[in-house]
Amino acid sequence: MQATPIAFRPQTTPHPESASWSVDEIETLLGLPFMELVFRAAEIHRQFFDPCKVQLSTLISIKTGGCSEDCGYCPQSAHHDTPVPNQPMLTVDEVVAAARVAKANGAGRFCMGAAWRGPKDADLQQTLRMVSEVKALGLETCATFGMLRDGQAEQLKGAGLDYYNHNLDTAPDKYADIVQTRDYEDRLDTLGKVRAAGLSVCCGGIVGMNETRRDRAGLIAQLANLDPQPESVPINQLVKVVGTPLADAGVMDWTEFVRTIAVARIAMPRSYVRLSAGRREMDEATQALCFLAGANSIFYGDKLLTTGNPDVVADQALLQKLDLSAL
Ligand code: SAM
Ligand code: DTB
Ligand code: SF4
Repeated sequence: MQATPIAFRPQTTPHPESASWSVDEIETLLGLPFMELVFRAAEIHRQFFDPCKVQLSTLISIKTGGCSEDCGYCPQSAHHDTPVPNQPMLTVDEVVAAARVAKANGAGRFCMGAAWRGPKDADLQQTLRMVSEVKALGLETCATFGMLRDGQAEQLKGAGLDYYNHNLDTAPDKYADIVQTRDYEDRLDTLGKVRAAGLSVCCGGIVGMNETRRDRAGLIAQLANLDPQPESVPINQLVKVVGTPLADAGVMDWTEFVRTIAVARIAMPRSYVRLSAGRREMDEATQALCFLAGANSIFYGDKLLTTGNPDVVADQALLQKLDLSAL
């Protein structure tokens, strides 16, 4: 017997690109039937991007551990007793050597991270040399150094920085449960400084921190309502590190992660959505679904900042299996 074609398109109100997103709208999208949601996200992905291309960013921790902030997810906070050893700032030569390796492996962007609340002026001067020398290799540059004071974003821009990463991490009303040493407004303030200096914005968050679907909607609405929207949106799955307050966070089903990627793609159609931390704990099929649902960027390299990432060789094989190529 032949099947009868059916039209199955659960309705949601069309959303003009210029309008802001309400948390309710985002929550409705997150709750769509899974197949419908992934299909819609894949459709939108194709309108704005080549779905066979993935942007590759390699991370390096230029200063590790001993951070004065108390972020509940982070193994680098001095407030938590974790296995991460403190390390002073790397030299410019060490950073440039790592950038050369990243480039040889096929990365397009090199992201330098530091365990700081924000950079001291003397430390910033050292990072400016790193930025300009990495840029001179022909790589895009990204930095994530915490909160910036007036003038610091301009100095980074002047040295050749392309992107500044500063995550909102979770919904505004969940933030105080996770971080007590700064507030959401501080994060938004730095993002404003980054934008005003003419840098591209990399801003995303973490899921899997015992948040509700409504909280995830709150995070995506905040990101999507940044004007302009961030060029790059890292969606991290919490890496649970022993000694952090979130080490025993509950398991979030993989479908919720894919839903988060799909809705980020729908709400921010022109942004690169990065399938970020947590890939080592994710099977290949889940990652493939994330790419189908609109993820088009990954962290590429054997390590994130202090925790593991899939090996370069494994990632090259995965991309090849999925007929994805580097941007
Ligand atoms: N100290 C700077 C700051 O907080 O902005 C920059 C480095 S910080 C490690 C960069 C980002 O890494 C955080 O905003 C958070 O999104 C992410 N991150 C930290 N620990 C994580 C973890 N255990 N799992 C997933 N993402 C994490
Ligand atoms: C982002 O959103 N994720 C990266 C990068 N930006 C700096 C960091 C992930 C860190 C995961 C835990 C670690 O390796 O320390
Ligand atoms: Fe410090 Fe950044 Fe870790 Fe927070 S996330 S403890 S600011 S390194």
